[in-house]
Amino acid sequence: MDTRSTIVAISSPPGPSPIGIVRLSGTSIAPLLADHCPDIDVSSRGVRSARLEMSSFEVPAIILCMPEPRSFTGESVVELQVPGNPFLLDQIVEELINSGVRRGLTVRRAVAGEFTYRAWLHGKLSLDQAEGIAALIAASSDEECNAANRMVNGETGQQLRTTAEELAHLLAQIEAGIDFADEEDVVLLTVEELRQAIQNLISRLSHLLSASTGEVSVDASPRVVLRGPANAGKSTLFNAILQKERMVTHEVVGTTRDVVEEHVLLDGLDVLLIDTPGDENEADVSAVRAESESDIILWCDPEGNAPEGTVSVRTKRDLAPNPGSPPAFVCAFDRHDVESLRQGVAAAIRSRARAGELLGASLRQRGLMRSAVGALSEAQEVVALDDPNKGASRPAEAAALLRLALDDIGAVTGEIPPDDVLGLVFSGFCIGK
Ligand SMILES: Nc1nc2c(ncn2[C@@H]2O[C@H](COP(=O)(O)OP(=O)(O)O)[C@@H](O)[C@H]2O)c(=O)[nH]1
Ligand SMILES: [Mg+2]
Repeated sequence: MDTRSTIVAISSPPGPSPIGIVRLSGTSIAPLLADHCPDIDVSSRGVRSARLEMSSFEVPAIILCMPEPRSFTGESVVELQVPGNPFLLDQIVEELINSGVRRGLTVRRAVAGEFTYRAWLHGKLSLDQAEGIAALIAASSDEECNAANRMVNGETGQQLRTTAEELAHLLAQIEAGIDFADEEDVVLLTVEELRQAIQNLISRLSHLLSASTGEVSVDASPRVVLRGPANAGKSTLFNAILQKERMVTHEVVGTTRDVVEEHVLLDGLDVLLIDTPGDENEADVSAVRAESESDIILWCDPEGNAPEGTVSVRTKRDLAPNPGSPPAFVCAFDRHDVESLRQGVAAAIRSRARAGELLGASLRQRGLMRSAVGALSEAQEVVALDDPNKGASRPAEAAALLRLALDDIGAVTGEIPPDDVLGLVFSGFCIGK
């Protein structure tokens, strides 16, 4: 692990929140921020308010400046507190790094635990203390770590590595063409071959983006399905959660015919809420399918009965002889109960692994994969007008773009050095800590 680079990462917990924090540590912070908050002095200790100017947006920021050695890492540290929108945060990190690299600064994303690693390196923490911090962080952002690990170790990670290897191979071929074009035994790639190879890589990455991680789309939202006996009050509850009249509810048993889906924001989380036809004996194929594809099953029943693996929601609490307390009890007619159910469902989703995949970590990873696709597409444009049967006319440019794509893919998998004994301690951390 190189310890000279200035490192940048989001250090607030994953998911939307009022304030998000981008943390920087290292020697190049002042030049790195010079373009983005020109009038702010980051070399003296203090808190400053500023507007952070990025290429496509501007946001208010509170800037915490902690010059070395009086900082957590022992290096100069700056924290940018900005509105806590995950996309915004990711954009800021991405752009700070890209603009820094363009200006020749040694700057990169921090790997998991790297801020703490540096604190240890500069004698700010003992290993025990570092481990204590790891445990603390684990309590709040387990999901993000788990999601990242799953992705890195799982199928997506495997496919990414294969893609990275192919990309590296292609890059080597192009560079060999540039360096040794005069040598007899070096076979130049034709533009057509190059195009094919790049197109394959783009399709692969696009497929990975949409299939396994869920591109930011309808399908990426956590799915919450309402199930239970007919007439239990599912559709009424569905409306109450949506806070608007969407469904037909009726005294007649079995009024709801089809599965109905609606997006709803629960405590800041975008959730796909699904109402199913009233039929608890699982005869309805669409309802069963909706259930199997869902992350959370809210089992609605006035008696409070619920199969294993579902969240019990006791409907029609006002009719129960002995009303208990939410969220196990809920009355669709009682707005207070419904609000605590909304909160409860959001909390349950946040603690679920799948949500971890959707928030935080994978947001960063998807951003990188998109960026890789972008660089590959640019490389396609570089060779677009060349003669398909000859070598590329601007191979160095194409190679530079492929290299960018390769860096992005490498960053998805984190590149945590496996041979580093300390890595065992610090791998328990999340990015940004
Ligand atoms: N008293 C009372 N009635 C309810 C409540 N929720 C739903 N109902 C009524 O129960 C009936 C069935 O509701 P509905 O939402 O269509 O049930 P579904 O078949 O599970 O979708 C309707 O007449 C609703 O007005 C509740 O919390 N309290
Ligand atoms: Mg219904």
